[in-house]
Amino acid sequence: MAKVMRKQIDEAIANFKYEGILVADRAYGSGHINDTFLLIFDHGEEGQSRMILQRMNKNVFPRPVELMANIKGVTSWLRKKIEENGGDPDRETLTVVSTVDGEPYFIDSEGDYWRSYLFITDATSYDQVEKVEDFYESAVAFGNFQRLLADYPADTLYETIEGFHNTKKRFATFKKAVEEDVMGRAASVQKEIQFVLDREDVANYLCDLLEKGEIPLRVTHNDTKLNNIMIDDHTGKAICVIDLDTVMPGLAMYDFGDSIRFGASTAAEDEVDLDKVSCSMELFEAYVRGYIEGCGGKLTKREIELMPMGAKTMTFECGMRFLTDYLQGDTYFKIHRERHNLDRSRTQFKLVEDMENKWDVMKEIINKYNY
Ligand code: ADP
Ligand code: GN1
Ligand code: MG
Repeated sequence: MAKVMRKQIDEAIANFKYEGILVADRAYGSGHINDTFLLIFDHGEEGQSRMILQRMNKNVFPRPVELMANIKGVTSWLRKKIEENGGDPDRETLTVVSTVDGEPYFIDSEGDYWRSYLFITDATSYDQVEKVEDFYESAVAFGNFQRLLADYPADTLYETIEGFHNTKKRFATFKKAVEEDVMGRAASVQKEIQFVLDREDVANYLCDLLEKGEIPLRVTHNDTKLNNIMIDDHTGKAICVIDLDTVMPGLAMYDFGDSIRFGASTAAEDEVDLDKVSCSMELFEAYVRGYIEGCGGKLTKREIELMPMGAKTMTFECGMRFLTDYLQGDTYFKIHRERHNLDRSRTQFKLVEDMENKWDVMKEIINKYNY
């Protein structure tokens, strides 16, 4: 997507129902998809307030109106449940701020879509695990999220990205990207390409089980990386699941696996020193424990048994997506340096390899909790 222009930001700010005097606005967070800004408003003696403003990525999400309908639906649902439980809905779920016209999104003069949320105060979204306990807490919260949405009317949800975790389809897209090689980059990444091609069985595994009806579709988040959850600065509890763009019917193993891919890694997603990258079994176990607990006994034995496969599949899929984007000219994920997507794909493949080596250990851990 084209860079955000100053005039677009100003236009967006002027069109949301904000109170107070704007004293600061700046780019915020480390998401790969949307353009996120933090806004600070002054209210005189009452102090300051913060808002999140986002330009939605219309390359990735071609139907922003449907997307916002999903988010309004899911957040209203969660809000009600949080209120019933005596929680604070302004901190425990996203709150969509309306435009001055009462809409959940604003379309600027460039045709770009914007939305705004209340800022979740006194909480942090981490790019890497600092304390095992935080990772455990994030697992409980992602599990809870799924449990709270277990009876959400799934047929009212739009599919915001078609086949988002259809790894089989993503494998086909990858092969096409290699064949087309539009940037002339394939020759230099033969080793990585071969790594993917050797694992078609991984791409097919969960898809086949789903097709055969052996595992249930649930309402899932589908993008459960650690920085998509807010952890309370005082209590250490994960209080709010954010980044709801991909809430759609999916598999519990997608949510479990994507969290492991990102949070159980001993290094950053774009680490270039691959010796630093491995899948921590301590973090894996903490997440297994928290996720099963958070889901409140709703996961079937089969789903729990498939957790290592979920972790491997999601890591493999993400690596393949990064490499596809590298081959296609970095049009999907935001990059901040040359070969950024290639570096990211390499960490994912290193993790897949490490999981393959630790397969028996992962299964043993799972067995401890699968009764
Ligand atoms: P992306 O899809 O680009 O990842 P996110 O919705 O995850 O976009 O937002 C990017 C980052 O902005 C998050 O990782 C988080 O740090 C921050 N953020 C988003 N929404 C909020 C919020 N309501 N309160 C506080 N921080 C937020
Ligand atoms: C993107 O939006 P963000 O940065 O939380 C991506 C995920 C990937 C992740 C890799 C909509 O997540 O699917 O796993 O990057 N989101 C979308 O870090 O494609
Ligand atoms: Mg995000």
